[in-house]
Amino acid sequence: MFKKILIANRGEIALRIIRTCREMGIKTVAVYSTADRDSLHVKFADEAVCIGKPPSSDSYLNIPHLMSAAEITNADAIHPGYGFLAENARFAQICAEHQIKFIGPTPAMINSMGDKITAKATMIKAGVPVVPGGDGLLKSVDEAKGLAKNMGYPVILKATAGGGGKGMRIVFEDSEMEKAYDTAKAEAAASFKNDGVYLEKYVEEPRHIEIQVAGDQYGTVCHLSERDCSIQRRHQKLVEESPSPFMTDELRKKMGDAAKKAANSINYEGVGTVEFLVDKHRNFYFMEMNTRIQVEHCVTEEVINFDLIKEQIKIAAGEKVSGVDYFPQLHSIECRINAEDPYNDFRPSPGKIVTLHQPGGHGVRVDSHVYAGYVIPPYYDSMIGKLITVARTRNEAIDTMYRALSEYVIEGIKTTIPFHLQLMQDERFRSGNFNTKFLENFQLK
Ligand code: MV4
Repeated sequence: MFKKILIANRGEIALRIIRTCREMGIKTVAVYSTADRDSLHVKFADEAVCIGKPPSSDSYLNIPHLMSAAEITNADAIHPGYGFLAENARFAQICAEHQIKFIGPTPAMINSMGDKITAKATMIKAGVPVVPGGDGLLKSVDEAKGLAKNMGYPVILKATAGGGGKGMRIVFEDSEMEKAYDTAKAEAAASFKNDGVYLEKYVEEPRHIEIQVAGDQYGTVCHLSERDCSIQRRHQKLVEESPSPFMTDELRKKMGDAAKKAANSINYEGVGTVEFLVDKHRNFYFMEMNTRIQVEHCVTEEVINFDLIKEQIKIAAGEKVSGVDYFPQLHSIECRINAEDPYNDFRPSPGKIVTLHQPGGHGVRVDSHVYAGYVIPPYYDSMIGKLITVARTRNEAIDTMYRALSEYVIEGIKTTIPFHLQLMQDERFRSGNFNTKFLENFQLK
């Protein structure tokens, strides 16, 4: 087992990783930018190294600074968390060259999922359902029009280097194709320095359901059931839950098998997530695979009582996964608490937290790095914590969430708490009958 892990991240996920390392008897090294000197991850780690100025490019994304910090502290592994360098093949490669274990995917695994056309071709070969569409890069707008006419509108143009909605255009009829094709290509070029786009049938009003998987170096892969992430706003997830209210035992078995095939096809090692679009007839289609721990991993942890960070570290250290699949025994919901103003287009609201009271009690978990007096820096993402509830039923998990949100007091900044309070009382949300379009029509009172 590792003796000392450097955490190449900040905020709640850095703290989350430190907590598991403590339980495993592994020493921790925090790294921080000068804007994060007073952050809790710095205080909770055994050692801390300043790695540069506030902009991420000078600190959390700066590979030489991170490698120096790992070498001077004698860390034998690096955990990247999510975001920043978590899916950077070059960083994974450099760690390997320095004999420091990167607790995450190999460069080969990252690359095979990074390019969406390649990933899709790999999935087709592995027998994983994908959205019908063209079988590669579009060479011209006429090719796009021809394909769309054949399969029928609406269709969607996507960037092969994309993900998260950038370079994506929905096209409803032939007359819109030319403009959509040009803007998708231009946006892809600007965002990813790669203007390659492809086309698929547009799945209307889909749910976003993802399957958690874990695989080891001996070729065993298991699934740990699903999370429903359909409550999103402009591709930013706000609420996640497990199980999905739309799930059936039969669909879980089929999607679990497909996710395991997806992971197996790239010899996946570690914990990962296979994202699917699910239509109203419960047809499901591979969307992408995330080769990292995700923000929403906690709802899975709660419903199967399983520490995913511990599993990730054990797999990286060469241990085997159990080989059995895990099925939800309870219901868990996560609300992302962001320093944003839900009454003003979710505009970031950095600044000093003057008063803080975090909720507790039965079925409540708070994963957060903030405290009273903490100043939220403006340089990074605005998530300041995650409120997670667990109960025997979905209704009870929602009731517990409403109660916990009501206890939560954060003064000095605006947060997403009022949004979540209203969502928990929304009839449509409570019914479980919603899809990724739900928040487009959700009005805050
Ligand atoms: C789609 C789709 C409908 N049909 N693909 C959005 C992010 C990117 N990873 C893929 N996305 C979508 N792909 C087809 N063929 C609808 C979306 C989509 C979406 C997906 C998941 C969660 C929220 C979403 C919001 C808008 C569009």
